[in-house]
Amino acid sequence: MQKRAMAVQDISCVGRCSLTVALPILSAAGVNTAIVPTALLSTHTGEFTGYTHLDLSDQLLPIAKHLGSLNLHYDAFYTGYLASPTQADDVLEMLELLADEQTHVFVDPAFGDHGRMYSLMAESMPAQMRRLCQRANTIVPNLTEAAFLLGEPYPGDHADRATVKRLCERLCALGPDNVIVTDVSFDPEYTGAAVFRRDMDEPVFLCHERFPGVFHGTGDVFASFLLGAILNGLSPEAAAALALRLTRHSIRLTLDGGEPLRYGVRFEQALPEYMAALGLFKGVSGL
Ligand code: PXL
Repeated sequence: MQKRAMAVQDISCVGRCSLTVALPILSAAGVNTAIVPTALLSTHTGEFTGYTHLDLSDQLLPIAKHLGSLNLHYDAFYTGYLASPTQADDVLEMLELLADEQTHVFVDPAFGDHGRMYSLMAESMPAQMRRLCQRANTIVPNLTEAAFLLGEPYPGDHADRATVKRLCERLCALGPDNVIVTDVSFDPEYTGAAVFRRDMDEPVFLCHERFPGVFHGTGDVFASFLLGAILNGLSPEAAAALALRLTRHSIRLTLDGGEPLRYGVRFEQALPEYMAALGLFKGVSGL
């Protein structure tokens, strides 16, 4: 049976983040992906000024009520950037209407990075995102979001293993079975992710060399590669290793192409490798 996912995030017209990344990546993973936009922006809010921002809160429940009447099963319910803290309440209601016992609730808290909240984020966003994380099977905060979700100060760009382990354990205690923390770096030369499952004693740390620069949308690229791989049956550790490798590859391609970094990364060119890794690329002979 083909898997079906529901992705609830913003549409940023230009800048390769959130739904413009989640939809193609999940499609490449062979997942039938439905979307509900939380907001419509002309660009993402990092490294651009003058962007438009339309909050679509008033659409969320009417859309979910109609879709609920269709009685579709969603294998995954994937949430990301929200336009306002109160949208977390709407998303929790959407889960009541659209998710069932088998639905994998996958939450990317998407409210900050590098020790700061994104532009436009209200103070109460971490507390509201925490409520969504409590309902999740898997969460994918970066190190900033991990700390803020727990009401802790940002531990700095090079938090040590013991600190990251403690954050993972505390996040797991909120409810999710899998906690994958990105932007974990013990050394300025390397960056990566910590993967922690409820039944583990220690997180698995994955890393690769760090490239100079701020890469917008890479949290969304990583999370989408990760979810697509999980829906194809990979363990969280194997899925995170694949997602990290492909995110790194997308960054490398962007740097080699000399593109301005605010337009996001070239994840498109990593899709054939993704499909091959998932065993989905079988050529066109069957057409
Ligand atoms: O990539 C996270 C993200 C998603 N959506 C919007 C953003 C950001 C990060 O800045 O601004 C609108």
